[in-house]
Amino acid sequence: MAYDILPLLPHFRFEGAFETASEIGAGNINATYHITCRLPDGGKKEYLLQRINTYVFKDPVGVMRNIDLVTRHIERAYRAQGVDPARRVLRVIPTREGGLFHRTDTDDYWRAYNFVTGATAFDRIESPAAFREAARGFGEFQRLLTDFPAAGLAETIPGFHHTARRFETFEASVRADRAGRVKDLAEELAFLRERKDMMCEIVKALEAGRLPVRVTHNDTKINNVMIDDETGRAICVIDLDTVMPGSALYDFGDAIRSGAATVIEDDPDFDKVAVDLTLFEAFTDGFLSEVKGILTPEEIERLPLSAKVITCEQAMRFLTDYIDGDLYYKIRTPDHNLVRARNQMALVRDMERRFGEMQAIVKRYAAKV
Ligand code: GN1
Ligand code: MG
Repeated sequence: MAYDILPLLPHFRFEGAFETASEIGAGNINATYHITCRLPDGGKKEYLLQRINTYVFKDPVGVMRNIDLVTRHIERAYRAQGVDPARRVLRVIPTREGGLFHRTDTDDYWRAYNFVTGATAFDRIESPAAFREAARGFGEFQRLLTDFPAAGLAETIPGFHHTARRFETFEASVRADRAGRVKDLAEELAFLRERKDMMCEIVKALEAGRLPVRVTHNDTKINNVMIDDETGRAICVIDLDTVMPGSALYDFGDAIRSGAATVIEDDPDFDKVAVDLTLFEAFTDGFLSEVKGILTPEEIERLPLSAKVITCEQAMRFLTDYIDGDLYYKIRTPDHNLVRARNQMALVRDMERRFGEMQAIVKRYAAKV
């Protein structure tokens, strides 16, 4: 394991005696461990222990404050509906001192959550029915947060989906060329520059007041919703670090980017990359079944656009990190970020080809009562 976690355990209000720890490797940002403890009566308690990556999250205190507020809000909403919130929402396990995180002598920030048992986070969901359910889960999350005041949350990564600002950052990285990699990237740079206006369309509409600002998840990768092993229901949305003011379009777009593609974002076989319209349709159906009454016509109309924008933004983010020398995302091969960027560009190209069909699907489900 990359970190020595044993000395951290006494700092948290875990019940029972520590028994096992194992690393969960799924995320690209934080280091995550599954902890089990044994209760005196023989029962088991499970927790998630995470090191917050402070290169990515410069304001870990703000991150934890946001998460605490949002999860309490969701818990209250479930209770009000008579639903037991135990497996439906993450809850911060406080430290012995009652804090939301533990800060070590070396300035590392660690936090703990309840572990959602009997449920799985899938990197790919191939069945349309299961994918529709995952979409409903993200839609439900959005719906439960509609009455949460956006102004109450810190913008913990400023401009997270502000594609215009991200474009400036990308161009600055190209100019700096820290890792000496730009010389081989002419095609990729041209790809992004040609799509600058398209990428900025959501931000422009938000800034002009044509789209509402909402509290959104902002990182709705398909493995960020837990599916109940027995019922197949989407029960809990996880990875709440980026919950902050944003646009519902970001959540739709990122879920399509990550979940409705024929292969995962790391796949180097770019010829296989495409948008699966059956999955796109299933997601549209599930998501709208929860939020159709909430989204404005201006939002609904732009759902297909959001998939293109977020995928292109993601291509730009991976490429920027490749140009910077791989500082942001965890990588497993030297060209991992370049592979990811090219994969996402192939996906954008396919979305461009299928755009009319995506629009027709959204229209159909928006009209359905
Ligand atoms: C990161 O942590 P993870 O793997 O869920 C990233 C997302 C990207 C994603 C791409 C805070 O998410 O925005 O879409 O990688 N999270 C952050 O795989 O930057
Ligand atoms: Mg994340």
